This record gives sequence, structure tokens and C-alpha cells, in this order.
Amino acid sequence: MRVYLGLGANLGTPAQQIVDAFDRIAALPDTTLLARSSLYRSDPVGPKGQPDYCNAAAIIDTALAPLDLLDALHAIEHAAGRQRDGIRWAARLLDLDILHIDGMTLAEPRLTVPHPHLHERNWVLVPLAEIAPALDIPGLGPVSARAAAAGTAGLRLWH
Ligand code: A4P
Ligand code: MG
Repeated sequence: MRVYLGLGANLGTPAQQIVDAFDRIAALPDTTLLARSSLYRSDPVGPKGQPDYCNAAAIIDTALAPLDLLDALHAIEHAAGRQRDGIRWAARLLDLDILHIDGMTLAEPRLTVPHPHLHERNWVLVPLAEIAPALDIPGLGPVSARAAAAGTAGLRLWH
């Protein structure tokens, strides 16, 4: 099954954590990393006073069942958190979201797909549009059009 992932981090060394997460995702069993987006810097949305986020998107093919994939992604988040002593879950060292699964919709609290906030977040849509512009998400339409509509306010490439 083909799965589209969103990655985010805003504590520690965010870009390094995203790059490490790409590697860990690529190393998951029965999983191939097909594409990774550029890294983006985005203004934090949510509680004030957080550092900027590093955000990115990825496409994988995996034989893992959706909830097994979710567990595996949580394990990667947990491993990233454990590497850093002191600060824990204050903002976020690593957040891995399942954005979309080809041909599948899920509406459980543990796993809602497409991701319920996808349509309103340019830091998710713009990286996703870079690697999957023609992807047509149920209820959203083509990602490229949604990304264009979401704009680039607060979003730039990570340098
Ligand atoms: N869950 C349900 N559906 C999904 C899905 N499609 N993918 C459940 C992943 N998880 C899903 O998630 C909480 C629970 O959601 C999980 O246990 C899972 O079973 P979490 O990652 O543990 O918690 P969270 O991320 O703190 O919660 P929340 O509300 O999802 O936060 P968001 O919406 O992810 O927002 N600003 C910028 N610029 N960039 C960001 O990346 N991120 C956030 C976090 C806020 N502001 C940001 C960014
Ligand atoms: Mg999340």
C-alpha cells in the first residue's frame, strides 16, 4: 500500500531529526521509501513561544497494515525523544503523521485517514505537493491545487 507521511520537529536539532526519521522510515520492515520532500521551515502554529518547525513529507510503499505502520511511526518518535535527555515532549522532537493512504479512508480515533487537518496546513500541503502534485485526496482534490490555495505564508525552505 502506498502511504503519504508528514514529518515535523521543533526541538533539539529539527532538521537532523527529520533526516534521521527519513532513514528510520526507510529501514522499516517490508517498506520502501519512494520519495522525500525538501525540508521546510515553518512558523509554529499553536501555543506561542515555540521554536520554528522543520516540516517535510515522504511517500512510502509498505506491506505493514495501517495500525502496524502507526505503531512503527510512534516507535520512531519515541526513539527520537529518548536520544535527547532533559527536554521531553514540551513541544515536539518528532511528529510523524499519516496523511493519506491510497484507496483507503479510516475514521477511527487512533487513525483517521486522510489526516483531518491536512487541508488547512500549508506546512503539510506544500511539501506533499512537491513529491505528489497529482495525488487526488478524497474530499480535497489534487494536492497541487490545495497547496496553491493554502499559500506559503510563514513557510520557506530550511537552510
Ligand atoms: N491519529 C489519528 N489519526 C492519525 C493520523 N492520520 N496520523 C492519532 C497520525 N496519528 C493519528 O497524535 C495523537 C494521536 O492521533 C495518536 O495517538 C494517533 O493514534 P500525536 O502525534 O501523538 O499528538 P499530537 O501530534 O500532539 O496531536 P495533534 O493534535 O495531532 O497535533 P498536530 O495536529 O500534529 O499538530 N506548526 C507547524 N508550523 N508545523 C507543525 O508541524 N505541528 C503541530 C502539531 C502544531 N503546530 C505546528 C506543527
Ligand atoms: Mg501528530
